[in-house]
Amino acid sequence: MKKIHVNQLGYFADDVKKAVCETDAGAFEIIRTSDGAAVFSGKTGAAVHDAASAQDVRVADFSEFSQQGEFFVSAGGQESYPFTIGADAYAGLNAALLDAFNYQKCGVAIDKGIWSHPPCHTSPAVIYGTKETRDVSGGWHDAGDYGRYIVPAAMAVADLLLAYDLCANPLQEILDVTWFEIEWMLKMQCEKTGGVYHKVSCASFNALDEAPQNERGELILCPISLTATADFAATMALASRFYPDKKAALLAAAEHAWTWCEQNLDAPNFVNPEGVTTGQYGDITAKDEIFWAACELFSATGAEKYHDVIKQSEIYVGLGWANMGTYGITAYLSLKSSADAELSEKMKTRLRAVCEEIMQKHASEPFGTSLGVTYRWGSSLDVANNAMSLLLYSKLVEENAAYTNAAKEHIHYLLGRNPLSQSYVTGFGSLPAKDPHHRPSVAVGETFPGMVVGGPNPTTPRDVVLQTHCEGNPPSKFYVDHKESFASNEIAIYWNSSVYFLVAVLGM
Ligand code: 9MR
Ligand code: 9MR
Ligand code: ZN
Repeated sequence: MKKIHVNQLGYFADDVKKAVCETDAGAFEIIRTSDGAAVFSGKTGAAVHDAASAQDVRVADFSEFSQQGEFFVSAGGQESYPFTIGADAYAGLNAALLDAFNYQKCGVAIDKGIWSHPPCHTSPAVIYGTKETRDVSGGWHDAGDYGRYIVPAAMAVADLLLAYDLCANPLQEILDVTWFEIEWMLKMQCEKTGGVYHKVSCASFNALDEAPQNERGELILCPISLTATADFAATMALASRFYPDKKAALLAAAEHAWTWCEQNLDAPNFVNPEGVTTGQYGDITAKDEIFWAACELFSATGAEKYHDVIKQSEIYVGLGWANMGTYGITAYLSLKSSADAELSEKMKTRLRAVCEEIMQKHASEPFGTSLGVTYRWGSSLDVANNAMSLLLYSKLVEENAAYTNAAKEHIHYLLGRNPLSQSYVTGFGSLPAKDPHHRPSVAVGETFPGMVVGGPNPTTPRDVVLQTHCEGNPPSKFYVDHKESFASNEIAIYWNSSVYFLVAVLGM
């Protein structure tokens, strides 16, 4: 087990570059791997306590060293994994994170070498509680399971479209990849009422080693929900800005969904209906989803009725599948002229407060994170989301170098500079997650690259494998690279999308 932790891909030459050392050595060296030469030496920082991993560590800052090449850090007789300094440090990462969405495609043949498979889940789904069936084929499998759920889909689509919008080199490919999911989402809308079915899956999760085309159980379309319909309205309004040929249809779908929401504001929160036990994606309120939808619809149409809803709403923040507020703020702050100046200011102030809290935690966390000791299911997403908030502020409100730098520090954690020296992206780094809870990979016996795993999570006692491996571990070490650990080592489309946003916007 490594005791010096680095981003295992590396660092851009001009970036801040830090390693975290568990050794108590006061000095460190940078060694070039090609000839073993010590090319830089420095002093480590004072020992600091890292609460999340319950240990003292020292930071080795080698920012002034900007030679290109491959190196490792050496201190106190310990060595880090090697890493690259240079423009190509992250080569292939952007493309792989995006291609993972292609691999998650449902309903079509997948042509990807050993991971190829015939179309899956093509039969019509039964509308829960009826004998009626409906074609809802397509879309991405949500995660390591084969469910397709609207709420997390909306979030993943939003991340990818925002990545396209805010990155320096917007690739048409981002729009092409994302369209596949949007097309499926459109099929999930009831054409009569505008309401959107919450999800489609079999009644329960299938065996971990079952290939997608072999899951042949009946597909069940779960009831329309307010969160799904509001998220759908927001997503389609957002998408209408990026697909000019489809603009009218997307806006019509968004407005139809909005009408359903208006008439069903007191709809109960979604829970799995009896007999269905797949991912629930329930929520305790749909107010932030409504806020997001109103912001996107106002942004797309300029209609005052949406503006009125925003003005009467609380301002919500959040970038998780249950907390969509910041997506709403993002839409509103993207408006060039029609926004209400005072309301814009309020949103900026709110987002700034979120960022300042992140920065405050970040300042005391040697691994570059900002979670304190709160690691929960999908902690990788929480890490990425904090970085995303900082970048959104920097892009939409005012350029802020400290925020951009902190966002990069969060990525360094995900790519190996963490207490386990674990890269939480499959196929990338010296010690990547190799055995994720991902049915297609398990079925093939080989892990697909470019997928973000959930990460440390001490909060799920029913993940027995995780508990057995990690008993007594501090929060940020509560992770096991084991296929059965669904609560720390599953993958999910919205974990990939948030990391994709970071990598795209940071030009990595
Ligand atoms: O495999 C399932 C995974 O995709 C879900 O995220 C997770 C959510 O609860 O559940 C997993 O299934 C596990 C089930 O919940 C409990 N028994 C073991 C299953 C893992 O194969
Ligand atoms: O990502 C979800 C996490 O935030 C929740 O705590 C967890 C339990 O409800 O569910 C996670 O989502 C899983 C979903 O329910 C089923 N597909 C796999 C998802 C990722 O593990
Ligand atoms: Zn499928």
